[in-house]
Amino acid sequence: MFVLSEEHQAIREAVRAVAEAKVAPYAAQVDEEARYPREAHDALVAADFHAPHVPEEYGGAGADALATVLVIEEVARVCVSSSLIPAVNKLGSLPVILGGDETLKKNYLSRLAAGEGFSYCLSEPDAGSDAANQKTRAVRDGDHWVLDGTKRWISNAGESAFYTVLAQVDPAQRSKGITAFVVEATDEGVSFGAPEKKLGIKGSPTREVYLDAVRIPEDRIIGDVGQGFALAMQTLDHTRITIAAQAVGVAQGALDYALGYVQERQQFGKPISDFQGVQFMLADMGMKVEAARQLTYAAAGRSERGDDDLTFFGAAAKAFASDTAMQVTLDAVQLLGGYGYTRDYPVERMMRDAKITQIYEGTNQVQRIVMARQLLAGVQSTL
Ligand code: COS
Repeated sequence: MFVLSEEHQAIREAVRAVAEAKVAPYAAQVDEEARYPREAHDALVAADFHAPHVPEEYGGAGADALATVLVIEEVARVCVSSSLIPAVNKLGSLPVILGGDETLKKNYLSRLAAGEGFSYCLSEPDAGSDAANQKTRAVRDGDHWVLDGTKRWISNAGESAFYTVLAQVDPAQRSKGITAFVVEATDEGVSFGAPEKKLGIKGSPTREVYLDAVRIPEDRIIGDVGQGFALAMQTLDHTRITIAAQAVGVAQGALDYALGYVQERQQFGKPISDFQGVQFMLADMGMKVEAARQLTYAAAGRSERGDDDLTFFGAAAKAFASDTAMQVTLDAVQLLGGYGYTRDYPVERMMRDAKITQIYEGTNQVQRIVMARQLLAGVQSTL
C-alpha cells in the first residue's frame, strides 16, 4: 500500500474539515482551562468519528485500522486532547472485539457507537511497565464476580460509561490468572480520583478508578478466565498504532505552523525561511514526519490483516512516530523563538502534548523490549 485509496483520502478530507471547523477553535482554551473538549466530543459523535472502528453490524462506521488512524491523525493535528476520544474508545473496546462473546459485543459496541465512551484499565500504582503485576482482585461469588482494587492513569475516566478492567483471579498463576471484565461507571462501588495535573493533553481527564467490592454478573467477563493478559497485550499491538497516529498528527500540525511562520517572520531584512540553517531544520522535520507516517500506515495494514509481524510493527510505529513528534515539536518551538515559548502560539502546547506519546501505551523503552524480543524470536517482516 504505497498510496491511499480514494476512500481513505476522502475520509482524511472529511475528518480534516470537521477538525478545522469544530475542534481547532477550542484547542487552546481546552488546554488553558484543562477541561474536557465537549465541542470536539459532540462534533466527533455527530460525524461518527468518535469510535470509527466499531463494525457496522453494531451500528458503527466500520472504519478499518488505516481509516481509524487517519481520523486520529487529523484530529491530533489540531488538538491532541480531542484525538484521545477515538483513540481511547478503540483501546477500551478492543478487548471486547477481540475476545468478547456476541452478547457482550451487541450490548457494549452498539452503545459505544451511539456515543458512550469506553476506557481501558490495565495500569495500577505498582503495575506500569510491569503490567502482569496486577493487584486488582476478582473473586467469584456464585454467578457474579467481585472486583477490588485501584487502577491508575486511566484516560477519560469519569467521562466514559464503560471500562475494560484487568484483574487477577489467581495470583499464583501471575499472567495466566489475569482476567478481563467490563465494568460500568454506574456499577455500585465504582468511583474516580481527582484529575491528574498534567504537562499536556490537559483536555483529556486522567484519573484513578477505584473498585470497591464491585459486584458484576458473570456475563461481563471478556473471553475466558486467565485470558486477560494475552488479550491486553494483543489489544496494545493494535492500539499502539493509534498513538503513532496521534504523534504523526501533532508533528504535522507543528510543522505546518512553523512553515507558515518562517515565511512571515522577517529578520535581517528577509523572511527567516531564506536562511539555510532554518531550511535544514524544516527539511529534517518534513523527512521525519513522512517516515513516521509511512511506518504508521504500514503498521495499520498489519493490524487490519492481523499479520504475524504486527507486534513488531505496532511497537516500531509507536516508538518512531512519538520520538519524531517530540523532536519536530521541539524544533517548531525553536523556529518560533521567543514567540514559540508563549501560549499565544500553539507550538508549545503541541510540544507538551507530544511528550505523552513517548510514555503511554508502553514507554518507548518497553517498545524496544517488545521489538527486540520479536527480532530475536525470528519473526520476519511480511513486506
Ligand atoms: N500478544 C499475545 N500474547 C502476548 C503478547 C502479545 N503481544 N505479549 C505477551 N503475551 C503473552 C506471552 O506469550 C506470555 O504467555 P506465555 O507464557 O504463554 O508465553 C504472557 O503473555 C506473558 O508475557 P511476557 O512473559 O512477555 O510478559 P512480561 O511480564 O515479560 O511483560 C512486557 C512483557 C514488558 C512487554 C509487557 O508487560 C508490557 O507491554 N508492558 C507495558 C504495558 C503497557 O503498555 N502499559 C501501558 C498501559 S495501557 S495505556
